[in-house]
Parts: sequence; C-alpha cells; structure tokens
Amino acid sequence: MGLLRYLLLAFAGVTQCLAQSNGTKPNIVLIFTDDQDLRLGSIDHMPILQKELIQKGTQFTNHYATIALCCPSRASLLRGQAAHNTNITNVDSPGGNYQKFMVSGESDDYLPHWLVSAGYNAEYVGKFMNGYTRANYQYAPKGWTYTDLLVDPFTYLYNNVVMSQNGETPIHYKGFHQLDVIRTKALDRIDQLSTQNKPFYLTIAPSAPHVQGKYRLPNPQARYKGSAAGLQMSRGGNWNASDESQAQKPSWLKELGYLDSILANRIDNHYQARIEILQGVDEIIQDVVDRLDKHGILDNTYIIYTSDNGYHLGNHRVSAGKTLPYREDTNMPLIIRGPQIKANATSNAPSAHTDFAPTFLEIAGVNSADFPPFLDGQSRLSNWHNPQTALPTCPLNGTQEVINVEFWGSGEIENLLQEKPSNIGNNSYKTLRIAGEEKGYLYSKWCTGEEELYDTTADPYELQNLAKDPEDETTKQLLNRLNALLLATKSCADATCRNPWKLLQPEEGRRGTIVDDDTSLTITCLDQAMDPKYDSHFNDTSLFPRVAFQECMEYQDITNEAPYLPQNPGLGMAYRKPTDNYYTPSVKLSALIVGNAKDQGGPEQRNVTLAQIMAQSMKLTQAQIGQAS
Ligand SMILES: *[C@@H]1O[C@H](CO)[C@@H](O)[C@H](O)[C@H]1NC(C)=O
Ligand SMILES: *[C@@H]1O[C@H](CO)[C@@H](O)[C@H](O)[C@H]1NC(C)=O
Ligand SMILES: *[C@@H]1O[C@H](CO)[C@@H](O)[C@H](O)[C@H]1NC(C)=O
Ligand SMILES: *[C@@H]1O[C@H](CO)[C@@H](O)[C@H](O)[C@H]1NC(C)=O
Ligand SMILES: *[C@@H]1O[C@H](CO)[C@@H](O)[C@H](O)[C@H]1NC(C)=O
Ligand SMILES: *[C@@H]1O[C@H](CO)[C@@H](O)[C@H](O)[C@H]1NC(C)=O
Ligand SMILES: *[C@@H]1O[C@H](CO)[C@@H](O)[C@H](O)[C@H]1NC(C)=O
Ligand SMILES: *[C@@H]1O[C@H](CO)[C@@H](O)[C@H](O)[C@H]1NC(C)=O
Ligand SMILES: [Ca+2]
Repeated sequence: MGLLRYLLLAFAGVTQCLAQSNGTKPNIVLIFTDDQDLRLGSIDHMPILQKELIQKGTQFTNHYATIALCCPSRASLLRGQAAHNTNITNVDSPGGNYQKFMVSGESDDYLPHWLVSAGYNAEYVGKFMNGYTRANYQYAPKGWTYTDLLVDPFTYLYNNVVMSQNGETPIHYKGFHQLDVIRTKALDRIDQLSTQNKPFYLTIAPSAPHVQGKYRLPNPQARYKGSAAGLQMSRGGNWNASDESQAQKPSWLKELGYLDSILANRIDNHYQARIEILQGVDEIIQDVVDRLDKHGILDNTYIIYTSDNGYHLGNHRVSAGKTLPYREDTNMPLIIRGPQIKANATSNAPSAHTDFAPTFLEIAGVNSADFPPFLDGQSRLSNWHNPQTALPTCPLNGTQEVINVEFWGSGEIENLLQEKPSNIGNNSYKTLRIAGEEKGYLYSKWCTGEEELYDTTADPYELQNLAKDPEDETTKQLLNRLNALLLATKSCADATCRNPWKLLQPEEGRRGTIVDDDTSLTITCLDQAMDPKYDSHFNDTSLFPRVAFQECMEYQDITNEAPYLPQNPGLGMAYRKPTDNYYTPSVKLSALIVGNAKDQGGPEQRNVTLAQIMAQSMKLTQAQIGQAS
C-alpha cells in the first residue's frame, strides 16, 4: 500500500469516528434510474444489485409510480404529492417541466428544504427534471446544499456529457461516458459528505436506461457493449397481445397492429441495450456500497434503489415506451438496504412514490405533526422495517389497497419503426389500482370516455377488459364502487389520498371527515363496500357521477375534468402559484458541442478519478450556451 493511500485510509478512520459521534440520524442515498422496469426483468440482470441490495436488503414488489413519465414522477416524489396536486403533468409546456416547477413556487417548498431544516446536507447528482437546460441552468434547483446536474439537451446523450454545478457555467466532460462521470462525481460527494458533521441525503440519478435522444437505443459504456447479445425479450403474457385482447384496449392502443419481425428484432436489441447500460449502474451500486463502508457509515445509511417510471417493450403491442397505466410502466423496482432493514427479504405491502417524502422525513426525525400539510403519501418506515409478505386484507387499517395513477397528454412510441396511430394524443386517463391480497384490480377511465377493468389477480397481464359490456350484476356493482373511488382519488388531497373511502361513507354526515386517525369508518375497503346493502348508495349518480373528461387535453384543466368529489377540489392550488402564462425559455446557438467521436467507457475508465475527468473538461463558451431567444 502506498503511503498516500495509507494516510487517506487513516484519515477516513478519523472522519468515521466523527460521523458516528454525531448523532444517530441515518444517511439516505437514493439511486434513482430513469425508465427502468421491474416487470421486464431488468434487475435480474444486475448481479451487484442482487448481491449488495437484494440479498442484503428488502425488495418491495408492490411499489408504484403514480404517473408514468419522467418529470411529473420526479416532481411528485420530491413534493410528496400526486401529480394532480403538483400540476406538473408532463415533460414540457404546458403540462410541466423544471421551469413550471420553479414558476409554480413548488421549488421553494419541497424535500431538500425539509431535510436541510432537519439538519441534513441534501445533494443531487445527475438528471433532475426535464427542462433544466442551457437556457435556465443558472437557476439551480433550490433547497439543495449541492447540485451537479445534467443539462438538457445533453441529458440523454450518453457520450456528450454536460453538467452544471450549483447553477454555474455548464461543463462539458469530453472523453467520458455519462455513467463514468456520474459514478465518479457521486463517490467524490460521498467523500465530502462523510467528513461533515451532518447526516446527508444524496440522490444519484443517472439517465440510464432511458433511450438516447429521439429515439435511439441507450448507449452502454464501451466495456459493456455486446455483453447482453442474444438475450431475448420474453414473448409471454401481454407481449404482441392477440387481436381479441387488443380490441379491448382503449384509445390509440386498439389501433395497433401485430408486431412484425422487424419490430421484434428491434425490441430485442433495445432490451439488450438496456441491460448493457444498466451494468454501469451496477458499478455505481458497488462503488457506493464500498465507499460508504470505507467511511464507516454503511450501516447507518439507507440505500434506496428505484426509478422514476417503468417501461414496456412490445407489451400490448407497443414496441417501446412508458405513459401507460399498466403494470410494466407503473410497478417499480424498489430495493432498500440499511438500518433495521431485513436482509434477503421481500415485502408485498403496497406503496407509491408519494410515500418517499414522508418516509424520509421520519428517518430524519421530523415529527409527523411538523410535516408539510400537503403530503399525499404516508411514511412507510414501519413497513420497511417489518416486511409484509401478505397483501392487505379487508378490513384494512389504513388505505394501502388503493394506488392512484394518472396521466395527461400524449402517448409515445419510443421507436421510430412503429407507426404512430393518429389519436396517440388521446392518452389522458385516471386510474386506480386495488392492490389487495384476495382482490386486485386495475380500473381506468380515459379521456376518450373508454373504461377499463382488469382483475389483476386472475389476469395479471391485464388482457381481459371486464368493463367492456359487463353482463353480470356483480361486475356492474363493482364498477359502481370503483367509479366512486376513482372520483375520490382523481382529486384527492393529503388525508383523502391516504384513505379515499373517507369521501364515500354511507352516512351523509360522515363523508369528507378527513382526519387520518378516524378508525371508525363504516366502509374501509373494497370488500366491505361490495356488501349488497350499499348497492343503492354506490348506484346514486347524484352522489357519485361517472368520472369523465369533456375532451382529451394535454394538461389538467379544471372544467374539462369535472365533476369532482368534493365538488370544488383544491388540486393543490393553495400550495402553489398559478402557471397559466408560464413559458419555457430557449436559446439560439452559434456553436455546437461535439460529443465523443467514439463511444467512451472502455475498461480503462472503470476506476477513473475525478481529477482525470476534470483534466479533460471544458466550461461551455457563451456561443455553446447560446443566446436567449
Ligand atoms: C451534529 O449535527 C447537528 C446538525 O447538523 C449540529 O447542529 C451539531 O452541532 C452537531 N453536533 C456535533 C457534536 O458535532
Ligand atoms: C404476433 O402475433 C401474430 C398473431 O399470432 C403473429 O402472426 C406474429 O408473427 C407475431 N409477431 C411476432 C414478432 O412474433
Ligand atoms: C435468500 O433467500 C432465499 C429464499 O428466500 C434463499 O434461497 C437464499 O439462500 C437466501 N440467500 C442468502 C444469501 O441468504
Ligand atoms: C392501525 O394503524 C395504526 C397506525 O399505523 C396503528 O397505530 C394501530 O396499531 C393499527 N391497528 C391495528 C389493529 O392494526
Ligand atoms: C384525439 O383524437 C381525435 C380523433 O383522432 C383527434 O381529432 C384529436 O386531435 C385527439 N386529441 C389530442 C389531444 O390529441
Ligand atoms: C341502479 O340504478 C339504475 C338506474 O340508474 C337502476 O335501474 C337500478 O335498479 C339501480 N340498482 C340498484 C341496486 O339500486
Ligand atoms: C395546470 O397547469 C396549466 C398550465 O400551466 C394551467 O393552465 C392549469 O390551470 C393548471 N391546472 C390547475 C388545476 O392548477
Ligand atoms: C478498479 O478498482 C478495483 C478495486 O480497487 C480493482 O479490483 C479493479 O481491478 C480495478 N479495475 C481496473 C480496470 O482498474
Ligand atoms: Ca423516466
């Protein structure tokens, strides 16, 4: 061992004592990928994730993103609110992006501010939100003690890495692959953070395995190129669904033809490229674990692995993409290792991205009475510590059986070889999932007026739409209950998101009592609600009108989505500013930034240091940043 290395290790020993002497508040490291599926099996091909997180931690099988698109899902996680309350509903104007997050004032009051108030350093490395660009990089996201963020349009160019540190002039990291840059920077931040007398929250957010630009395959590090050659996407379940199933799908989906061999081939290549690029994420996991261990803080750090939204490849005949309510796009990988987390365990308890903010606050020691008033989720820390293999059964204590999933705007096929149906813009919908033990359902209402109901216990691939011409009385009664529930979830806020049944009680005076700890409700879960004695209650359209849209719009318009329950919903407006006239700034360029001539990330870059990366880096010139236009 060289002298320098010895001294470094000795120094690490000192900081370890300091870190341990100050308090027991655990650190939180969120490794947050982009567009990673659970259901296509990508995590099965990540051996380090398996070894370091799954075997040494707990895997949550029933965790959901509440909106299957990058920016809205990130905003929702960071504010702890459903997208109908953030109103950040898309990746660009008018639905939303980073600029809208700022203009709405939401960036003044979200997770990093709260964690910093609780005594944490809060840092973010990687992809933040769509719309953090060359035109607004100087307005670095507020709240964080440190940010180093990918800048659009380079966020999805793996061999053309441009990032801004704390809103300073963006830097071009020539000669490196994005994943090597992010890994190296994240490790450096762990080194820095572990010497501070504060616990820390660090998000590490690579763009992998997102497609490159529009819509090329994700480009793995050169050392992993071809490593997944020959792997095939599973042809089972809902892949290339039959005519009979596809005809039951709503909107643009039912227009799609069968996948042909050209699309199938492209899907396999895409599948392979995703697995190959995820090997670089696996390296991040390995090095983060090792680095935390080296600093003596591994055992007091929660490492949380998840993604912003899921992905499909050929499922329901869509060759590539997200934006759909089905399980591939919304059921997320979630693996947690850390203090009091059981090793090699599985939990089937339902949860959603909106639960992270309250859970992190509980970890940070914030009293729930001091939580922000607008959080829609709930802390899952006790679930994290006590994994439950059984799904909730009725009667429930809490609301965990209902997951709200929503969307506004256009669908997308991330594969130029497949023709887009003309009505692909008609992709706004309201969805809820019942994630119970005996009963599992996916229920949706689309802006086209179409309705879907899948029994996800009997039909896990969501192929047989029971809402199409329901014959039997039980299905009709079930649809009445689910419609009422969806009417509640689509505009729920705080306590009614945690328990939408509060709005649906049979006794008139009790409806809308929205205290969390009201345990005396008559109906607490779907099974109870199905009692025939409530048939006329749920059949009463003056109480529970059908969920409807007037038309397909690309953003959340209040009148377009009426009626509501209650009639005048808050939709989070009390906690944000109007955004009606916001616009997304853009720039005119006079010089381009040229990416790496050949793919970087060869074996020699596996252990590249920050000094080596910085040595080749260049600040963007004014011409490369562009002039406001
Ligand atoms: C521990 O951290 C807290 C929160 O940052 C700080 O206020 C306090 O001074 C630290 N205590 C010691 C003993 O370092
Ligand atoms: C999709 O299914 C249809 C109907 O069974 C079949 O003709 C076609 O070959 C399938 N596509 C692929 C790529 O397997
Ligand atoms: C993890 O659990 C599985 C079964 O649940 C078992 O087969 C395996 O040996 C366990 N692995 C470790 C490392 O404990
Ligand atoms: C219900 O949940 C509350 C809050 O999580 C808990 O305090 C209580 O013990 C639970 N009751 C039952 C019967 O599980
Ligand atoms: C929805 O589809 C209809 C019919 O194809 C089309 O006229 C309309 O423009 C679409 N709406 C959106 C928002 O794309
Ligand atoms: C439900 O309402 C319809 C009319 O809207 C009526 O025909 C039917 O009898 C009602 N069913 C029950 C169980 O109340
Ligand atoms: C959502 O944002 C759009 C675009 O800024 C705006 O027109 C609309 O009024 C907002 N909706 C709500 C409910 O705040
Ligand atoms: C990278 O570092 C690890 C751990 O120090 C070492 O085992 C590995 O051989 C190194 N790889 C390369 C390519 O330098
Ligand atoms: Ca995404």
